[in-house]
Amino acid sequence: HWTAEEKATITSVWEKVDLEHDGHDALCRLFITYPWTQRYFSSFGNVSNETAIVGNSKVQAHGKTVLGAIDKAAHNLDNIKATFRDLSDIHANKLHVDPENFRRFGEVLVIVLATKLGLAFTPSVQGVIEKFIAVVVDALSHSYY
Ligand code: ZNH
Repeated sequence: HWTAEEKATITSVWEKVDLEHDGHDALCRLFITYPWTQRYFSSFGNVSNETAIVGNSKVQAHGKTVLGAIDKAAHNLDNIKATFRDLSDIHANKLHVDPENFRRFGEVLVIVLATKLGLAFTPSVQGVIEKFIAVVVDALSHSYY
């Protein structure tokens, strides 16, 4: 369900992504903007304020893990649902993460990408990236249906 142009846009945006740095940015933004999302991460230690969140090495590592999974999707655009089948099951049945939070993570990721790309993040690029993220969120939410 992708046009060649959409695939090219996703690939060219995604190759600019630094999984560790941008994953960290996105996860920090999630925790700071939507503080209740921190509740799933009690094992991460001190996330009591912005400085603690940004300096927390577990937050940093987990940001890379999450973007690493999205990286797999970016390289398997025609197979995103299958790519996320196990992860969806883990989030639904083991971690019990409210899938609303996947959408919120998608929103902060769009902001991280927009900040990174600046003027190159045109409305049409945004449209394609929003579609990509929506497909990722949908695939991750699959085990909840
Ligand atoms: Zn998640 C985990 C992905 C979102 C919560 N995750 C995880 C992992 C991965 C992911 C890959 C690992 C797994 C294993 O180990 O096996 N995520 C992901 C993605 C996304 C996400 C791709 C997008 C959207 N998550 C999310 C959110 C939340 C979460 C939003 C909430 C808020 N996760 C989680 C948790 C975990 C995970 C809690 C576990 C962690 C630890 O380490 O413990």
